[in-house]
Amino acid sequence: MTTPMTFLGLGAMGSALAAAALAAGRPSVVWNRTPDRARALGEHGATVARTVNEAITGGGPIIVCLLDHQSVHAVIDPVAASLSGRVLINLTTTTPNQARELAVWAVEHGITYLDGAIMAVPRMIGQPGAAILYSGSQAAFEENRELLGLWGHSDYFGTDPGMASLNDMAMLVGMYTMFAGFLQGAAMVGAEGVSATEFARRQTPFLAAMTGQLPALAATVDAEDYAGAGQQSLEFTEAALAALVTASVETGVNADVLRPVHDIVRRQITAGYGRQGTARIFEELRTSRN
Ligand code: FVH
Repeated sequence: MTTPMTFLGLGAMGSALAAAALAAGRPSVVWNRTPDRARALGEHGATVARTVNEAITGGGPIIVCLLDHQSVHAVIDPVAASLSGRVLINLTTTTPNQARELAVWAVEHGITYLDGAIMAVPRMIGQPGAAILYSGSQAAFEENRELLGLWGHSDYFGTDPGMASLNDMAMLVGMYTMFAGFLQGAAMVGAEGVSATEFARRQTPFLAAMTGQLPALAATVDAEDYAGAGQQSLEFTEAALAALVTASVETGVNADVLRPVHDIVRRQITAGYGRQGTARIFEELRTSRN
């Protein structure tokens, strides 16, 4: 509890993580490339380091929250030798392979590596609803449970350092496609004078109700039971998507968000699966080559 931990990177997220640690009375040394961003944390009791070297002298875990994988290497490569024997918790968003690459780099330098993927925005840190996915060193995860718990619910995905990122990215695919779909719908009703705010009032409960379909879709995929009873067929879905694309074009709205989904469904029908369930989209995606 008294060994100072280090925060490298004090953007919106890094600052929120450090602020939660300080609020819990954890001594913290903070560093940021642009020093001004460290001032507020300094006023709340953090020790502000002028250099990365100075920041890592504390002995506690080193929490890295930078823009991307490249910036992580830019900051920690020069001090690699001094990090030997330390625990590095990297909460920067990276791809699974970038996380694995960093873990290999860490082993080469005698560093214990825990990768984290934050499923929250900065204002949620330390609040109910914030979650962080972890993978990599189990010892680092267990030893730092209390610290990690200050930020949100902690989920450990095992020793493969890429698994937290993989789960993060898979979930973000759902989020971004939902946002894009919502915006296409908003543009369609917007073409007839309906505000996006009014549309959101209707769309929000509808999408929330539709998430209730996910466990059934998942069960179909896991059982590979696309011919089972009660499923919406690909042919039915194709007709619906064709109508949605037409309606979008008729309102003068670009249908580029929806067209790839329509194409996937059509390819499965061409392959002879038209009477089977729409969850076969999964088969098209996992067998297609980019
Ligand atoms: N903000 C969010 O909602 C999310 C939610 C989920 C996960 N993320 C990820 O967290 C990482 C940091 O995000 P952030 O919100 O703190 O981002 P910024 O406020 O833009 O701060 C970026 C920090 O990175 C520093 N930095 C960038 N490049 C370098 C570099 N080459 N060398 C040293 N530091 C660098 C930057 O420093 P400065 O510009 O202030 O000098 C900031 O400290 C990110 O991976 C999200 O995907 C956030």
